[in-house]
Amino acid sequence: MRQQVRYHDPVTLRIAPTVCQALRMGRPVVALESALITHGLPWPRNLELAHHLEETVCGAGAVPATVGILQGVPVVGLSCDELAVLANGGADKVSLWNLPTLLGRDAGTTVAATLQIAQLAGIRVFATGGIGGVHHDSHDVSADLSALARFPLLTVCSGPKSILNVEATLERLESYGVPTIGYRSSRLAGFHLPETDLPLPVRLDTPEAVAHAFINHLLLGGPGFVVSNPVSEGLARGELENYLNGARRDAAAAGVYGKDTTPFLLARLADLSGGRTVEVNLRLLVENAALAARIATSLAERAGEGTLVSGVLHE
Ligand code: PSU
Ligand code: MN
Repeated sequence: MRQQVRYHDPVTLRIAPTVCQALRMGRPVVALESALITHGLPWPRNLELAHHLEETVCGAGAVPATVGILQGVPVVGLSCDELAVLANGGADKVSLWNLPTLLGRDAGTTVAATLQIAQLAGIRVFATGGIGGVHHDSHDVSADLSALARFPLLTVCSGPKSILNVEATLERLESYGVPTIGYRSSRLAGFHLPETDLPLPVRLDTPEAVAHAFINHLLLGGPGFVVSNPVSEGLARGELENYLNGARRDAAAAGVYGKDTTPFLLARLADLSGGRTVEVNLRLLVENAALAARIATSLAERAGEGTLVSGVLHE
């Protein structure tokens, strides 16, 4: 039976022992989100993917910490059983505005909520598929953007999700002062598309160079930091445009709004493309987890350098 939650119960954060130990020892840790498990991908691929992402992070020498909410409690480093609970359906989708009010419910954490919880645990590197952003033809702007502007973590993604107004999203990242680095590319990644036409301020080609830039950013007191990692094999632009037009039409006809918009559009894209968008989504998630683990490893190796750089700053 579920534990009764009283209004005066304090918020607690549960960190898995493996994650706790890694953080204490300065070993590389990569946070992973769970809204894509609860709301981004269909069963049973969502659960298979959750495990595959964790194995990918481990395989690259880092410790995975999938974040989620279980019975109202934020958890950093979900166990296999806990991942299955979230993947089985019925969980909420949590962002910043409903995070403190879940009262005993299970929920998948969006990029925004994952960033907030991961920074509490002291994690610096996070991997996701595509960040949320500015939607088309509405005032709907994902809290992912304001979270990137507040929490000092490095997020590896394949750009904003293709269902969004990608250009407006990139402008917002610039306004919020979130460095957006092209990994081995000088243009913003387009989620299902390897590349958009939008130029980025800088391109970096190795995990070491990214880690170095991120350390500088932290020492300057900067907030979030985005690494745009193009998917190795995506969809053709014209093909994707067709699916996107269909999905947007369907969303308008169904009157979908608010937090249902993103899951609805992703599900429609999956149907309209006969599963091809899901294939690309799975591929880019795994590639991003691998890159995040390599950056986290480089960051852990260079942890001591901070003092040196801040010494120079204070001369
Ligand atoms: N990336 C994916 N699939 C997803 C998401 C990201 O490959 O489903 C989720 C993330 O959790 C992101 C959320 O934070 O979609 C954005 O939702 P909204 O637009 O309602 O903020
Ligand atoms: Mn929204």
